[in-house]
Amino acid sequence: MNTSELKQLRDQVLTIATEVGNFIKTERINFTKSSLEEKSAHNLVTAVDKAAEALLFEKLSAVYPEGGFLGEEGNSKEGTSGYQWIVDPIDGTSNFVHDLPLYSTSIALAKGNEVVLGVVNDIAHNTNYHAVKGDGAFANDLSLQVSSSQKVYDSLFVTGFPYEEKQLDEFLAIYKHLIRNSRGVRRLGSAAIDLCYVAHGKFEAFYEIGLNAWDVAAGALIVTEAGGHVSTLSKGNNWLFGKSICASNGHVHDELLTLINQELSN
Ligand code: 2AM
Ligand code: CA
Repeated sequence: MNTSELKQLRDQVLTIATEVGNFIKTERINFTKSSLEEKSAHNLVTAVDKAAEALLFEKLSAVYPEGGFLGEEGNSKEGTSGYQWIVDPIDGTSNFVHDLPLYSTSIALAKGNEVVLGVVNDIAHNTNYHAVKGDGAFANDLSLQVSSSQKVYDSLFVTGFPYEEKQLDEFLAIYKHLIRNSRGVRRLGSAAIDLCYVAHGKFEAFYEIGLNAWDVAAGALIVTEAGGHVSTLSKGNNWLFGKSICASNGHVHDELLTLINQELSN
């Protein structure tokens, strides 16, 4: 697909993201914890996640029937074009359940490991973050640029904590180091929003391990299109499926990864 075809598709995806976001907002108003399930320890899912993904499956299949589909809640289909939708209906379900206004819908289109279109609806802030490869990144109509900070010492970071015990200790050591040697570290609970806030210049970098492709696909493209850099924590390229990601303004990338790797034993 060329850029102009992708931009046409992007406009349709923006409409879909807004419609599904409005559905999620209405469901939030009526929400009771009776529709809550635990997929695994502390990994929550609600009937709203599932209904929102069903809507996304139907609407994205209608605008681009040749595309495959990979969704967190289990919807999947093989496409015929080599492109696939990678979708998280609600990224930040724990925040949604607790009525903290930091949850999003993340929609990406990728060919293999290459993401070419990304939309993240920061639902409670009425903001669609979006990017088409090669065409820049936007928050609604505002063009985005990563921050210009050059040093970890002058940076504010955002992360999420791993769920595995050994990795948790290592991440807490990184956290401790950054508390002492930077402007601090936030933990917001929606990786897709974290990435958009790096693109927006609010944070200098986001790092996390254990995430899935649907958490990061759209947001990572938005970071690179805002002028930032994305890699695994070991500086590799497989951040989409490799369960390890660092997304930064580019300037602090190497300094941050060097100190992260000093704390990680593998
Ligand atoms: P979710 O809300 O779609 O589940 C928070 O740091 C990030 O981790 C969110 O993007 C959240 O996505 C994800 N997350 C929540 N529980 C998780 C788990 N048990 N394993 C891996 N990722 C998880
Ligand atoms: Ca989710």
